[in-house]
Amino acid sequence: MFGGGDELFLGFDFSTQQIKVVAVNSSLKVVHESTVNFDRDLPEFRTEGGVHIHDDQLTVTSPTIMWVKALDLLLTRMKDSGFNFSAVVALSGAGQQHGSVFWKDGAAKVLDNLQSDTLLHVQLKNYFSIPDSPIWMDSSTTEQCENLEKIIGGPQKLADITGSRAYERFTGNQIAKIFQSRPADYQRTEHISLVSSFAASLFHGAYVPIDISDGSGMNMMDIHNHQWCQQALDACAPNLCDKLGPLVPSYHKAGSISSYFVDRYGFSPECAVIAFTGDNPASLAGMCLQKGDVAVSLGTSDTLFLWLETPQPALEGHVFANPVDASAYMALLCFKNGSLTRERVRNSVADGSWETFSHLLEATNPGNDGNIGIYFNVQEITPSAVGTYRWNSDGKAVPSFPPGTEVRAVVESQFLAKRLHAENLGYNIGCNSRVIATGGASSNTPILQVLSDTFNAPVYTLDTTNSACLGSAYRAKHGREGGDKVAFTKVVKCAPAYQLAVSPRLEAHNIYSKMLERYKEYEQKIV
Ligand code: ADP
Ligand code: XUL
Repeated sequence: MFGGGDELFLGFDFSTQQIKVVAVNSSLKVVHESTVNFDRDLPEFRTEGGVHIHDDQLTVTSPTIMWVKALDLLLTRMKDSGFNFSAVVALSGAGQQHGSVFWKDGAAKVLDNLQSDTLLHVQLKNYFSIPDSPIWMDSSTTEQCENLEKIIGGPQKLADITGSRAYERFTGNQIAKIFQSRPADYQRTEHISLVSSFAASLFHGAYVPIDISDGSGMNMMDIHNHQWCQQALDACAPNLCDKLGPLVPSYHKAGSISSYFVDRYGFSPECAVIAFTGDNPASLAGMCLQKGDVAVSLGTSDTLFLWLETPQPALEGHVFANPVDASAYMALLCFKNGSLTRERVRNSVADGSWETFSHLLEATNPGNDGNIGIYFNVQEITPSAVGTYRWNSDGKAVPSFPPGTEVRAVVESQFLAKRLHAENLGYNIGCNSRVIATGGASSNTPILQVLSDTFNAPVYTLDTTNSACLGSAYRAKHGREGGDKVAFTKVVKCAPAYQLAVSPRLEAHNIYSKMLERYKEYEQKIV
């Protein structure tokens, strides 16, 4: 019945600039990939990078209906390429985090009664009460953030409950702004989804609940009991509990696919729709993170995902419910000064060559003979500081370092910062810890050696550019196999293996543990 006989799982990613899909077979081998890019493929929406930046430069939205139209286009491309939809037994997906979709009164009826001879965007175009969805790049809600923190009892109290202090892009503050600025449209809203649960709802033909992992990015969910925090809901807008619906574990099986997709594309009517989640949680699944692991993405900016058992929410970073094990947590830390800052040092002291940069790094000693530098080209998120600072082994501020010292200083301070802020959120270096490195700089072994020594863990690399899609396909399989009845690690046993890049050296690690105290002091000084 299923063509090649093998079952397929689909993982979608509704991200800022595009929607993507991968199909994996039962051995988790990727057998199909397709993409629709919003700017290029749907120019009628006039987006740049998939978004509209408004005149105030703070408000950033995307047309909700563009995402709907993109979905039919993506599936049409798959169909045209001969993709066998009837072999898909389950699908799941990821969405850019924090973005929200406002469904107008009557939308559920339309979803429940989709006509397969008419495209989705034609049927749904009048059913979004706020046609432009606020997205994660929006930073126009400072007033709403201040109000929420005040009502809950301060930023740390809010972080203790919801995993994060108030952030402009977090959905509760975005909803508060909509309610205050467009009360009549808010009134006409029968349901509010995240981008993730919105996409899942299109597939299911009914509202799919928000999952606890993406729900953690709203400033309104209690990350400990996975319920809405009523006080936070009330602080944001009235009747929110009704409009948001219940929360579910990320492996929740919503039900089967809408007949629209069966009739139009040839899906099996039994194809299961598993709750969608945020792109960062989905990436954690795609990288197959386990207890004790840290994933470090060394891209334009650097991002850390931590698997946490006992979280310690702080005024920095975010703690989310874990998407593959509802009894655990994950933390997310973003550092704006990543590759571009390393590049600036490379250009100033290593002739613009990564090879020279690596030689200089290898020619200097762990601990940099007591020299420490902090390099924030642009305003850093964690910690909130900017500028370049250097201290010699006597703790005296100095204006410059020789080339080798400069190269080592930028790499060491970046990884000391990652360890410090990971520990601030509850991360403990354990004997079974692993570091999984991805992104552009993960090809640089001397850089990875510093990372390994700092965290006292072997560093593995994973060659993936679409871990959110892959993670969604894996989660589809997990959800279909019963979610909490089967360990995620068992489901992803045959996922592509990591490559061991470097192992930690105890002597260097001890040097870094001492150095961390000094680094911490300097960081506090410059904030
Ligand atoms: P993005 O965040 O855009 O996905 P990538 O993960 O592709 O970025 O990483 C791109 C960055 O990788 C570049 O800015 C570059 O500085 C860095 N990079 C590429 N090769 C090396 C290397 N050999 N050593 C260190 N950094 C590198
Ligand atoms: C996470 C965040 C971004 C978006 C990007 O807090 O805002 O990573 O999820 O898609």
